[in-house]
Amino acid sequence: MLEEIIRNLKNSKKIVVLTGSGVSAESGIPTFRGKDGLWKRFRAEELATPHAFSRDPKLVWEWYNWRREIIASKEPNPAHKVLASWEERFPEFYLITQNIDGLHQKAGSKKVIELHGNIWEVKCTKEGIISENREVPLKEIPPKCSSCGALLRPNVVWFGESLDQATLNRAIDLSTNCDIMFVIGTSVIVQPAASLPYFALKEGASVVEINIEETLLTPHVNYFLKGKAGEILPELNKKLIS
Ligand code: BV8
Repeated sequence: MLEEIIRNLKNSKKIVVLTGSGVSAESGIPTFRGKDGLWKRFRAEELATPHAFSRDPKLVWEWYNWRREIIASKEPNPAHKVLASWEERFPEFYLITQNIDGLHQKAGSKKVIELHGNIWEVKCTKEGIISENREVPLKEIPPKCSSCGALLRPNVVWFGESLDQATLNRAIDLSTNCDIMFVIGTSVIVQPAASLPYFALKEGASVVEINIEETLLTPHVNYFLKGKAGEILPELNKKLIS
């Protein structure tokens, strides 16, 4: 099967990859819905919402501060590194991620489409200005805008918020016009990201899913490689370059 996928990959012009939190799992970052996906007694869906933030910005920022501290101490794993090398190797290679941890960029990926934003960016809730903030830990929780004093929020997309339209359109366009799509480390639950592989399938692209367990997408894909992204991608890459 791997040989067939490699042949397919070599014959593809446009390559799209969609990643989820599973691609960062081997870097030691908790996934959303895995057993380690909880923080204190909360689930992500309860904290990553505008309602939770307006009700208790301090609690929501304590959660992000905790995640920022974890992420800051972690390194990209072999999965991130192989994907960064494929951006160099293939002229038309596009990486779409649901992750906000910035590990793809830390591994060297330059063209990363971040569907859900980035945990290292903050946005002023009054002026809407976005800036980078890499304070670990945050000096003040919740952090305030240095120019107007209003609350800052993480520059991420919460549940119930729409994605940036241009970013989403770009991701849909790439998914609809690719020859092969790799879907790596995502439970394919969160919309609209979870629809992207179906756009690719509808247009006849070859879809390769890499996951440690089957998902709702698995019955529909062309190839399902069961296992850890940090092991399977280096194995694929070894065959690609041999
Ligand atoms: C939207 C940023 C229009 C924040 C995230 C009711 C009200 C409002 C909306 C909804 C609603 N019902 C449904 C919705 C839509 C909602 C949604 O999809 N909900 C889900 C829960 C059903 N979507 C939205 O709200 C989106 N906006 O629809 O706007 C709208 C507007 C108003 C009203 C209605 C609609 C916005 C969604 C964006 C949410 N923000 N993140 C933050 O991170 O703090 S989503 C969050 O989930 C992360 O980004 C994460 O990446 C993403 C997806 O999860 P996964 O990445 O798949 O992670 P998960 O843990 O689930 O899975 C990990 C996978 O990896 C597993 O399969 C595991 O087996 C595998 N794995 C583990 N280890 C490995 C591995 N695989 C390989 N190797 C390994 N080593």
